[in-house]
Amino acid sequence: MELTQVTEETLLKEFQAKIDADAKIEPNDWMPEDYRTHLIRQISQHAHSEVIGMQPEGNWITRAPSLRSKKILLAKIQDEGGHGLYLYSAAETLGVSRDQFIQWLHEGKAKYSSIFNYPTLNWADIGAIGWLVDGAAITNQVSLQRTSYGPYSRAMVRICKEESFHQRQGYEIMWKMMEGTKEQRAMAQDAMNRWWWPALMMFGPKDGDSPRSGTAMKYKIKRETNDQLREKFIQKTIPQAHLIGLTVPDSEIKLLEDGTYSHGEIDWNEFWTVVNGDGPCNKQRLAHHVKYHEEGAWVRECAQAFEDYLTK
Ligand code: BYC
Repeated sequence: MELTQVTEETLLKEFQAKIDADAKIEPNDWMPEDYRTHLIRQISQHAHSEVIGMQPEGNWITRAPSLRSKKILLAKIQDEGGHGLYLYSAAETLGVSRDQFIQWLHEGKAKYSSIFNYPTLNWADIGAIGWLVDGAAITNQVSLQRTSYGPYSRAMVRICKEESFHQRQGYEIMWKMMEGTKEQRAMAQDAMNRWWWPALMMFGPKDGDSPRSGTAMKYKIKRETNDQLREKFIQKTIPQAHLIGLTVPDSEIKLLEDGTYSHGEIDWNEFWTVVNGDGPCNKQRLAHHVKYHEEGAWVRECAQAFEDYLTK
């Protein structure tokens, strides 16, 4: 056995022992290559989701129905931009530059959450995004607070605090609309019908069809599987819908004797179509990001010139 092989084996053993003991891994610690590459992919995709996720909501800033709702929506969208920045910073600690992450996104090599490839057609969609999309995101992110990589875990703690405000403001919009006119109730139900299934798709493919889950669970990057998290979200969200008079668009939902709900199955063809780039708004979302990134080049050049001046 060669010396380098022995060293690598020892390092890997020590690394796994740390993971098993629930210790955090920090940027300068030794880590196996598959741990690093998994994190680079997942954290940067998470960052892209936060930033691309600003687009469907941004569509409603100028049409929010009151000054109060406009202020809340602006603050929420700014929060999402901030989440993207924490996450890009966490991903950069793994040795890849932000420019590279953006290039991968623009070349279609990096993904972002499928959910943001659906359009926001009426004001209730803003309620549905806050309640269902942020609600699904929190379910995942609460679990990720215990992820083994220190910078990712710490970013999640802060993000979850802000996401719970987002979830509540979304539920408030839906609740108010359900207390309103017949037309407003119809808008809320229409938004529910269009966002329910895509929200469930946010958790990723079924456990058996999730190629990345093995590494993620072994290294405690993910602490719960896609299906476990999806199930948690379904069980807590159905009663919230019923409480304000919304119908969940799944004819197979049944309350069981143990107080849980059985339910139908996601349309996995739709999921993979959207993930693979052919959803209703994939092209539009990416083109928008490319356009504004190019138009913002002068801002980055000025910031760089100022930094160069300070460090001269
Ligand atoms: N959409 O083996 P799997 C927010 C990809 S934003 C697109 O299960 P993994 C908000 C997956 O990447 C919060 N792609 O993978 C912002 C993989 O592709 P690659 C967003 C998906 O990583 C603004 C392949 O399918 N949250 O809250 O073990 C406004 C196989 O999947 C999706 C996060 O980003 C999908 N839904 O598990 C409002 C959470 N699902 O990379 C709100 C962080 C799967 O092999 N990410 N894919 O080409 C994760 O927890 C995990 O990465 C996932 C997937 C659960 C998403």
